[in-house]
Amino acid sequence: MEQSEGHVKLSRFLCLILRHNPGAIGIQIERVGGWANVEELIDGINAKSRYHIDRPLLERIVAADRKGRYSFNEDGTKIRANQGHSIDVVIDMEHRTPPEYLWHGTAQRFMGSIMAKGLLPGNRQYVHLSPDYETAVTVGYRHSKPDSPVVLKIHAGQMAADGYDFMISDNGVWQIKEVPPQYLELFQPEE
Ligand code: HQG
Repeated sequence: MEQSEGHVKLSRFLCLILRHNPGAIGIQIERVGGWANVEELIDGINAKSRYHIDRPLLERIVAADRKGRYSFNEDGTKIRANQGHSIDVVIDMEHRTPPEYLWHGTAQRFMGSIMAKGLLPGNRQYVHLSPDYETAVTVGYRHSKPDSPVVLKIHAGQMAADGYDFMISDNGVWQIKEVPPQYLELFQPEE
């Protein structure tokens, strides 16, 4: 199902609440698991934001999200964002050996700092790495537009061999605490 513009805005607001600022609608998120109570979420959004939501609409947004950003718990009483948090939550992600290369899209203006310090998580808990070049272009474009993004090829296999711990979220985004500069390679696709 395609999402209408209103639903996209509501989905962005959900991200804000579930990853960064539950206090904006006066709710709390469980540290272990990152879960919010669904009833409290719905009531909070309706009482304290300009959005209106009910359970069927929430379920449609979760099901329609192309990046699989949200999950319900087994009995549907709780909801969470699968990754991307800045708040302190502990989400049980799978630790997995990465493929030889992973990808990260960013903007030219960050490159001086990135090549000096490596990739750092900034406000989020982890650095996010993409499984393929095309996804990295899309992620990088968010920061670089209207200019083209810069894409870094991450020597993930070497990092794993050197003892770095990789995790993958339920929606397939690779997560790591940092990527030191020696594992970064500026990738320039052949024209
Ligand atoms: C950059 C989307 C300076 C980093 C996507 C990035 C992703 C540095 C920015 C998810 C740096 C942080 C996350 C350093 C890293 N110096 N800049 N040392 N190290 N940076 O938005 O990876 O749609 O927090 O390159 O799909 O762009 O939200 O991270 O440009 O998975 O579900 O600092 O967001 O998912 O930006 O994107 P972000 P990101 P959603």
